[in-house]
Amino acid sequence: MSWLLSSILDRTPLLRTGALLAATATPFAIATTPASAVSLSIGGGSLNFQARSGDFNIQGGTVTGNTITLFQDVTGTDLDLVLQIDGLTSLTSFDVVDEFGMPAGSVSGFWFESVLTNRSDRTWEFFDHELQSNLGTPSSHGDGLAFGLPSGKSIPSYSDFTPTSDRFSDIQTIRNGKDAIAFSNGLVDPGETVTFRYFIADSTPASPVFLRQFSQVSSLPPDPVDVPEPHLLLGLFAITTLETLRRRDRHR
Ligand SMILES: [Ca+2]
Repeated sequence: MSWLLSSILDRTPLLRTGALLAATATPFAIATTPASAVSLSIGGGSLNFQARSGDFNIQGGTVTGNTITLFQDVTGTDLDLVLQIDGLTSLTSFDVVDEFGMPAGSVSGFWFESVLTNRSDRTWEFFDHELQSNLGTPSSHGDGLAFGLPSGKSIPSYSDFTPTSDRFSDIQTIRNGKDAIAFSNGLVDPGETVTFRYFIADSTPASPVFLRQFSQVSSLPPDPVDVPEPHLLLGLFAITTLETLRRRDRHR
């Protein structure tokens, strides 16, 4: 299987208007122009990521080996972030083996690193990531779309599909009625960035599929302690001193 090692987004005036970004093969580069969508070459094909709803936009993306890293800015409090992913059907599929090393079909997939930067004024306390074959409906058991592979199945070049995050330490994969990963036990304050990493697989590739990244707003970060500014303290000292001198004059 041949993989393009990395891609850069081709920036043009048309793209700045929100049209799709085209990718060319330039190693380890990153686009920095915000857009509603990006296309990245990977796995013999191309994947397109489009922001569908929620307070976020795509800043750019990179491809390194079989990993796509997508940089997104979250700008508000609507944390129901939905990405549309087109092009899974264009990828060269992986051969899958069972626990005995015997052939067990094939799957299209890629490692995905979702990098979210918190540009809002709220702290995030958890994030759930959920796959959808049909927009608005959680991916069902048996529809082929899932995070990682079923138990006992593997791709010879990968044996571990454990999802990770650099800011949330409690990570639970949910396969009961949906395909989701719940990230918790962590905080992402305003201005900070969080990375989520997992493998998206589809044994019956369809296009498009959808990734929902969901959280809820928490309370505002605590205000700093209300300490008077130094010049106010000096002014207060001067007024108090003058009043003391006046009182002394009256008693003479
Ligand atoms: Ca599924």
